[in-house]
Amino acid sequence: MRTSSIVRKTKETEITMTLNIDGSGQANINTGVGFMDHMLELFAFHSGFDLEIQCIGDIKVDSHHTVEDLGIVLGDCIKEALGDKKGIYRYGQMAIPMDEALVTTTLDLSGRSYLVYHATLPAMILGNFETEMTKEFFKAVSDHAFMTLHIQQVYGENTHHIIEAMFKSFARALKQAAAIDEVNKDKVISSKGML
Ligand SMILES: [Mn+2]
Repeated sequence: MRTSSIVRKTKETEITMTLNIDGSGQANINTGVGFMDHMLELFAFHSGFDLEIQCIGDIKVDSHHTVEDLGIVLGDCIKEALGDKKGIYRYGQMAIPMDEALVTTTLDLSGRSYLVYHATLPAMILGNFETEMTKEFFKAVSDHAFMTLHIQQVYGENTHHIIEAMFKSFARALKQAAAIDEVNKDKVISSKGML
């Protein structure tokens, strides 16, 4: 089983996270930011990863440190659980509609971090979540998982729909990329021999 478990404590947040890439989409998530709980539950369901998160953050300030640090720890967990990446498909791509919104995610578990993020979010706040933190979350994930991550909002008007389509397309693309290709299960899919 490709699993990882990380505890990270700073003056701003305390996060305990357990990830199982070869899971069944089970989630037990409590971040203190309701919209992030909703998004991370969707992420677990659509990736098929099991994900447990307990987070105590300084949400009396705002959601900034909590959301960014959740991205950091999720990225670290993905990297650790993937291990030597032997046999993975490496690339993933998924376009997901949600009502009027369409978002595509294209990613490469390349060993190099890079985020391209094209989105326009009309609403600034959803619950106690500042929507500008969406980009910061994915930046932290790509930095810490060493993943090339391109997220593009093709169109959409409702901010909840747009961000939800992002998390679902990210989850589905990552599920593809992390899946084991039985034909190549003893190989690392890089002409350099390492990811
Ligand atoms: Mn929703």
